[in-house]
Amino acid sequence: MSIDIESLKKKAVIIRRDILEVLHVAGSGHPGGSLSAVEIMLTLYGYVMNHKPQDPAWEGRDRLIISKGHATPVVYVALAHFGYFPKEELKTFRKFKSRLQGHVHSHVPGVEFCTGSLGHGLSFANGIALGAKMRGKNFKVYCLLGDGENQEGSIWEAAMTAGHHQLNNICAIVDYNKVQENGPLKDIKNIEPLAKKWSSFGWHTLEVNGHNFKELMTAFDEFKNRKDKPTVIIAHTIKGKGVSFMEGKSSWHGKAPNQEQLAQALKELV
Ligand SMILES: Cc1ncc(C[n+]2csc(CCOP(=O)(O)OP(=O)(O)O)c2C)c(N)n1
Ligand SMILES: [Mg+2]
Repeated sequence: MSIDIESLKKKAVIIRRDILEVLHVAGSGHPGGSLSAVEIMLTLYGYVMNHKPQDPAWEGRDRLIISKGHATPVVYVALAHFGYFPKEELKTFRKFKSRLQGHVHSHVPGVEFCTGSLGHGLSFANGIALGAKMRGKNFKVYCLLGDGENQEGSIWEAAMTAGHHQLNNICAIVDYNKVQENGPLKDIKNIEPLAKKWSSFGWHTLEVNGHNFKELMTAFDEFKNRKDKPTVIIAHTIKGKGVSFMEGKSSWHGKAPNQEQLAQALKELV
């Protein structure tokens, strides 16, 4: 598929601006791990995945499991931009009675599975991938993981399962932004050597700059051609990417920008 990277880059700026607006209106939520995953999400919805926003339950769709379920700002903004529901609805994010709550929920069109408690998405993705193989279906299963989430034992149990069953129809993406809730991973619990760990669990392991569309696309293309193993794309990213005072800061893991901070951020995102 030919794809215009320049238009994706422009879309990334719009998505980042919308994420910040949505957080500001809500008064709470998770900017850091949303801004780090913008290019990953845009590449998935705009290039990689077979999906029909007008028919979210279409049987042949590729499945995307958001295991880092707190990344709702980027997920919901991306879904709205691709036409799953009206952009207007984003104003209800985290409001009482809205379906757009703080952690992804499957009652939102385009969301496959409820997450929020970290560590569960990959096991669910495995189940879908294994079921697809048993029923002879050839859709793909994608699973977005946090890097701090890679400290969870359940991730490695799931990694072992996918490796054992040679689930070549599953692709995990680690948003490796180096920062978890309360600080840098390297100080709290280092996950290195990460690529070696995934490889030793039987995964085809790729490392890319997670803000570079071309690198992401090439890695996803490689996944689709892989016949013998599951694939993990370790995407090196920056938490809070695009907003100078948020970049690399755990203090912006879960906090909404106030009016002044929003204005400053929007000035930078052009
Ligand atoms: C099982 C579980 N423990 C703790 C939390 C609270 N929590 C929410 S986000 C988060 C940090 C996750 O860090 P990371 O995976 O690096 O996410 P990102 O940087 O992409 O936001 C934590 C500890 C949770 N949601 N689930
Ligand atoms: Mg992180």
